[in-house]
Amino acid sequence: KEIIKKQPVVDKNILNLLSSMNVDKNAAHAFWDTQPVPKIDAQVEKSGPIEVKTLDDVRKEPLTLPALFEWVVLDVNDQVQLNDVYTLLNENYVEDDDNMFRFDYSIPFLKWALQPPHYLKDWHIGVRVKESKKLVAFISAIPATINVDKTDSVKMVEINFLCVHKKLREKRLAPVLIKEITRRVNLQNIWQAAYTAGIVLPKPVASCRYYHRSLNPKKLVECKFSSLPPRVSMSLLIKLNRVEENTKCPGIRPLTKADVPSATRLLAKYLSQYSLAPSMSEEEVWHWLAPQKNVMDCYVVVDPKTGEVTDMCSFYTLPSSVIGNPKHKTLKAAFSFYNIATSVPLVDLMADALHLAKKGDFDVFNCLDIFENSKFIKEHKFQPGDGNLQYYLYNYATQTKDPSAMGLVLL
Ligand code: MYA
Repeated sequence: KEIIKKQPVVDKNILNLLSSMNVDKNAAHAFWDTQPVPKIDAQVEKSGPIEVKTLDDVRKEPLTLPALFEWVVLDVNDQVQLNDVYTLLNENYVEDDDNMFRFDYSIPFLKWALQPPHYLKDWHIGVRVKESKKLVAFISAIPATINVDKTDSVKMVEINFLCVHKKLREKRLAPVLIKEITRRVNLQNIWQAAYTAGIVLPKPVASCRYYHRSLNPKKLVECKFSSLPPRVSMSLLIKLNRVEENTKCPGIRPLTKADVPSATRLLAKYLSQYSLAPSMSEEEVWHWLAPQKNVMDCYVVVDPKTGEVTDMCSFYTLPSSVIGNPKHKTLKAAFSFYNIATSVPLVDLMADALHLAKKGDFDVFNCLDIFENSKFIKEHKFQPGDGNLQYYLYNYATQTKDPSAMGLVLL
């Protein structure tokens, strides 16, 4: 949500204070203190793996679960099992600090997010109650190649959708899920992972902040996502948040499969300037950026002479359930993905992204302060949110990075 609700005056000092408040430097971490991650106050001198193991070191049997529960692999090609994952997350996944909104990843989104090229079914892990077969926990890994510090290309996994049913919280089930996914990833001879979380754990690679651009301010106010600023009427707020009536970038259109070779080159070149960024094959670029209604929007500008993609903007669809609001059940949010401007100004490209998102009936457009996003955040009237997003690497030490050095978006 927009921070304006709690904190009408937002200057840099307040933001710094807020982000430092979240960090308890003395917190003991019974689980994380046993894992190959830097301690929260460690100064990393040398980049690289924290521990080196071999397949012989990896336990061959699954971790032990309490007797009432069993491990399952979720087959997300099976509609019923995919629906079980959807329902678990829809009812129990990430909420904001005030428990007003909960992410509502859609069924097609989950299928897409869990099945990139070379995904392993074995990495979609659930815990069911033995007797009722109810799904009560989930964690997933997908393969990725991540470039760290512009020099190391590391084959790793991205961990996402860790979720424990609300009724089973604080019983140390999460560490069991994390150890089990680690074991299964290690069995494939992969020893590093990237993940993000709202909470501070040992030790963030970067601490980033969410920014929000209202597209449907009336609904956002009614949902208490944002509030009417002092001395601003609803009609003025609506006027202030109008987007451009037309696109600005000549010929901007949805990405097609024929664009993929040149889009892949553009992405690789662009991402090479960031300290943490994915390296994507053509197959991966098409998987992650192919336009899919209510999942992914990706638009490109192509040089008419050469046919090369010169500019690209993209955003994914991630609605949130509005908890306990009589009028609104869901907020439709666009999340900024990969945006690259070479033939047009970045602010114009993002004006088009906002125009297209508004046309797609999104209520809000969200981005992090990663990439060059700070160049358009102010100009396009984004407001700082009250949520932080911490980036982590598992078993890889590297220097802490400024958000603007981050070139990776995890879903
Ligand atoms: S981030 C999204 C996480 N999901 C949610 O926030 C959904 C709502 N919350 C829940 O479902 C539960 O609260 C969860 C914790 C499951 C989060 N990442 O079982 P517990 C540590 C890592 O008693 P519960 C995402 O999906 C916590 O510090 N660790 O707690 C990326 C404590 O350890 P320690 C976390 O509340 C996930 C321990 O768990 C997180 O019932 C990346 C307590 O366990 C968190 N978000 O369950 C996972 N939250 O005592 C790591 C709490 O040491 C991947 N904890 O402080 C690592 C790489 C693995 C692969 C490696 C391959 C090489």
